[in-house]
Amino acid sequence: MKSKYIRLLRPIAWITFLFPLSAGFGLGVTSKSNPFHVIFAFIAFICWMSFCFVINAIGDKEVDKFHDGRSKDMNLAHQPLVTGEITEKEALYIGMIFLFSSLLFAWLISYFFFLLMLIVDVFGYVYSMPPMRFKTKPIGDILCNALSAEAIFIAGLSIGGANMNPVMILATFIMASIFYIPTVVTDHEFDKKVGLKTSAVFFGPKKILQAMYLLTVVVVTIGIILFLISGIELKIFALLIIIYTIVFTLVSNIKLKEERLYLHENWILVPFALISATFVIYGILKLLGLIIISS
Ligand code: GPP
Ligand code: MG
Repeated sequence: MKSKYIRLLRPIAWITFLFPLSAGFGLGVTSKSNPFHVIFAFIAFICWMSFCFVINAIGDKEVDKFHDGRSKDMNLAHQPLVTGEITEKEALYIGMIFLFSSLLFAWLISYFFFLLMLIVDVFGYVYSMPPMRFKTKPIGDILCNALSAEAIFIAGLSIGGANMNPVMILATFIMASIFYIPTVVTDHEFDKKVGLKTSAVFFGPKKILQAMYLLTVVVVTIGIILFLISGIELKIFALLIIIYTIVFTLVSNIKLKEERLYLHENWILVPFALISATFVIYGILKLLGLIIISS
């Protein structure tokens, strides 16, 4: 079994938020950007994700023990807080160190990046912890994740400051809401069993997956507007958003049989990891002045 710290921090699951950060970085960076800011941003991201997952492990301790290993980066019953390898107090200290570090590295970049990091740290906390514990509130779970993804996307954009386009920001926010839906549907059976009232439990898997079609129409409409008003870089990005969202919505709906969504986690993790890597490489090439985008 993996080390207890890897099971506590769950780095594979960070890929879901690495996508918006990398996309923001790739689109926002220029050859004038400060390379140290790029490094600090990714360190701040690692600290933020670590904080979120430690807090989540604490908040979910009593429910994770019932997990059967399905549709996740790991069997949550092997969580070190569940197995007793790490105490809650220890986890809390680890979480505080990561919280502080995320803010420190963000501070080294800019006030704006710091503010966004503070916001996503707060989202990470209120998502998992009482009294809010938004992960158990219908719509609250989707909004909390989509707003966090959007805030980290804007943080990524802010490193270089290029392409801060409100139409794109709106499109990516709705896209983030769509992408969260299947993940909450794959958890449906488990969440229902342990009494968590997520969006999928409240609305039912079929209805919430059908809502993806409606949101996809909105994303495609905004994506077309973005395509028409933008330069070459955002035109390509708009196409990527449109095609990926349509395919993802169709695949997710096709894979629902009865009440169960047969969507392996790799349907999300592998493309997200590949797209993130592409954006990071693209961003580095722009930073080095090897790709020049004329505006
Ligand atoms: C796990 O949530 C997800 C996170 C800890 C990231 C949330 C971060 C935000 C900033 C909103 P979960 O408990 O719903 O899923 P799992 O069952 O995989 O732990
Ligand atoms: Mg959890």
